[in-house]
Amino acid sequence: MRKSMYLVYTADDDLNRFQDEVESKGKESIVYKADETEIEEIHKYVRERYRDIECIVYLDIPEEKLLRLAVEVSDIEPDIYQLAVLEKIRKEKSLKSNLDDVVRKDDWVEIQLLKKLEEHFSQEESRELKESISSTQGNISIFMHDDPDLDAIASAMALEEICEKENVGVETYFAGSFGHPETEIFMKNTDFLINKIDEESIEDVLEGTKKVAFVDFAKSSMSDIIPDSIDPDLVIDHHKTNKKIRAKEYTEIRTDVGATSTLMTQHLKNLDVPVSPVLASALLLGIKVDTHNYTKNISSEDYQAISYLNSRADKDILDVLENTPIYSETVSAMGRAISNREFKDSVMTTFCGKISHRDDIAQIANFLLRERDILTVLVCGVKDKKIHMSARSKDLQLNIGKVMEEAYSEIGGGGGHPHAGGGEVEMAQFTDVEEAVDNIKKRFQNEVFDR
Ligand SMILES: [Mn+2]
Repeated sequence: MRKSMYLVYTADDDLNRFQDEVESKGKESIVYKADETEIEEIHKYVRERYRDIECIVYLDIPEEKLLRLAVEVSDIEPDIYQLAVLEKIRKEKSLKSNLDDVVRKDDWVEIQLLKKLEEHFSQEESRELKESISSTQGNISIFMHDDPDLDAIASAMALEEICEKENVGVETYFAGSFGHPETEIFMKNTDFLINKIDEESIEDVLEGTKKVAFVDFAKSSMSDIIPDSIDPDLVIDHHKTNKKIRAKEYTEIRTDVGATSTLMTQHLKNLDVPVSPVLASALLLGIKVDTHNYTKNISSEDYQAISYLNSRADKDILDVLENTPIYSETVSAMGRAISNREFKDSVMTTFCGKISHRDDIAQIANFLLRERDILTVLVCGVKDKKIHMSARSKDLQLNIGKVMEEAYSEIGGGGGHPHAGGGEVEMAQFTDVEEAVDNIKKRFQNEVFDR
């Protein structure tokens, strides 16, 4: 880059922080005080150094003077970016036509104010979480849903870390199995311990615990094992749910962020809990999987968490998990899904028989959605006496989460986001698989085409 200099012409005196920032980006800055420097001096400087000057900022300069400065500067070198910051803007039109941008000081104040408030409330939230943990007279049990992905695992790890800092005993539990290959690889590479539970052992666990925390899910009905009667004391989640869920002590359900890992990263940061390289990698991967490689449902808070975690993460772990292998059972199921696909307009439905991991159908649906001219995909598979469904859509007119919810609420359950959804139904209510799959496809099509 040829230019690398910032000039500031200002009525304010103290711009040390601004100058430090500019310097940290490898650039030079020169501040001219408005009461000491004549306009001609600035013009002379610009004429001499116009090749090096990238930008000129005018801070609180009277409009008349500002216009004279700006017009002359663009005559010398139109490529210099000229920005003015003013308390009040009167001649907006002529200012905007002669400068690259004009900003009202108030707007900055508002943004800074909002940032401050957000910081404060995030701190408050963390303080409440800490309070709820440290006041526990006994152990805390963390539960994950039955098919934990890296977001769930990383969030549980982070919550354990906070409990340990508060000297509160903690264990993480889940039922079901690891249905994501990257989860399995990650668990092999860490010594983080997750206890598997079943219908029998859960009673003992619940009896021996003072508080129950749900991470990355909010309702006991999301798990086949956790009794519906269990009301969690703490819930930290980012999924959309129908009901207004309130945990007994601490509820944080933030549908505007992409991952629970983002919320946990904020807590770790706010509470000054050191983040080990393994934990940082897990949280980073948690955000990655839940935002489909940082492309969906990602918010500015997710980006902030990513930048906090990036420098702390273990690059080897990230490397290993970058190219996740696919289970060979998943590839076989994909083969069956491909040969069984049926089409109606831009909608594809297919059945892939038995699946070994719940996530299989999601991966298959993601892949099939790439077929040309296809906008919506439904993939079904059988596991544990249930038919599981995964749906994806690129059709902006369609809310696939709603479709799934309405199509299957009578015979099972469904839900999700506008572009991705899922559901499941018990097989027992049908005479055989074929009837079940036909019924499921029909319900899906009725819902899609009736809209
Ligand atoms: Mn999640």
